[in-house]
Amino acid sequence: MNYARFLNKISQARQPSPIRVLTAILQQSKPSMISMAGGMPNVRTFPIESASLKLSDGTQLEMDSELMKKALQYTQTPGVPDLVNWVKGLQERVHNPPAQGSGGENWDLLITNGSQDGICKSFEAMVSPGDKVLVETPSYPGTLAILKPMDCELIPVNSDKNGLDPSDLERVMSQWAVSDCDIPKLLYLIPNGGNPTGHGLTEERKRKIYSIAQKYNLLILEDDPYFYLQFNEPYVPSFMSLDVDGRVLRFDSFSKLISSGMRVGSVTGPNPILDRIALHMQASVMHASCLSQMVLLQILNEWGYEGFDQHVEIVTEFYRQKKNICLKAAEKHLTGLAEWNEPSGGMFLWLKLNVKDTYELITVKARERDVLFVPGNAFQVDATQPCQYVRASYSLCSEEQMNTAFERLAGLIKEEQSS
Ligand code: 09M
Repeated sequence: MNYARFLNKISQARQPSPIRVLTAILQQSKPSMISMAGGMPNVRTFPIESASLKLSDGTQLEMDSELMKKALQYTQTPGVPDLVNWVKGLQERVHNPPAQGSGGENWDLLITNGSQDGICKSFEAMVSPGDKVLVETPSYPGTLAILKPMDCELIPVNSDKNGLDPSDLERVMSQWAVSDCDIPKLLYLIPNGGNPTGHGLTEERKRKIYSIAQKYNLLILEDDPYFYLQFNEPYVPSFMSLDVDGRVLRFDSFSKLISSGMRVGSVTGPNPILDRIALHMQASVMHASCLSQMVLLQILNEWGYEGFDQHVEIVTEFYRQKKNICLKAAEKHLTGLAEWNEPSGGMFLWLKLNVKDTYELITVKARERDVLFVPGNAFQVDATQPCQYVRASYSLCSEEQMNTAFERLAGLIKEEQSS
């Protein structure tokens, strides 16, 4: 793979910060070395000494003063080394990334400030003015918010109840010859528990999409924060686990499993691209919060991979039950007024209302009746187009609240239909 093709001028021009280079040397240096180089504060002046964390199962985790000193100090850009290794081990176990891309590059991993940060920096490293970027539609507004202000053309690729449609991808891509200089290079998609759709890709589709990506030399941006919230087992293999060329950049998140406020996620992919993202991090955040990373590491060390799997089961079961309650409430109140498919994972139900457009219905009338949903146009590349859909999240509401919310929505749909 020629990764230079994917990188824009800014990311190619990034140089390592001399200070950060010294920090890396310092961390490997021999005991006799005296450093007056590092511009770090002295942790002895910091007010926090130690902490103890009580997990919800009663386990007590102690962060003693040694651990706390590390947690309060700057760390390396890719992340706290033990956490990086833990998450790399998880990726190997679950996704078995290609040991080497077709050009002999290794894969690597960076800890980011949530997956959003990794997605943002990836696009910032790769999109050049005038580029065409393929985006699964409907899509996560957080990604559209990154891309829309960029000087690029977003090309929607349709999806249905089995995720992104490979035949639509082929239709779109067949407009270009592989040698065309304006051919799209990037494909962004959400493979599981889609936001907003709740849909997931089948293995057959993934294989088709991957082979189209090979045919047209696309890099796949696999945004997969709901991977561990899949309701059906065995899991469909990820794009990263199907990858043989090193053409997948994968975004994972601890937000749905451990904490969203900690802001810890990761980006996994071929070294030549991750190097550029790491340089961007050096110039911006330096690294994801070390305190967050250290707290997370204590939990993951306590659990090991098996404990992590058990936690995943508990979380998935929680959302599975919420999903079932939500479907029951939808059937009770919205039958005949809306259509939907059963979510295969995640926390969203994507409702197609029997009305022409949901924007005003949701943003004005529903608010007046004290019920909030997200109107479907927020997930479109062109938000000005009418949209029949709304996104309902079943993560936080009780059964009673879901019933009341859908009852109110049903009333609004009926009024809209008769007006
Ligand atoms: N709504 C997300 N999605 C969301 C949302 C959110 C406050 C977040 C996809 O925490 P991170 O950075 O790992 O997650 C970012 C992310 C990336 N990719 C597909 C996501 O769904 C998070 C936060 C309020 C509302 C929010 O509505 O959908």
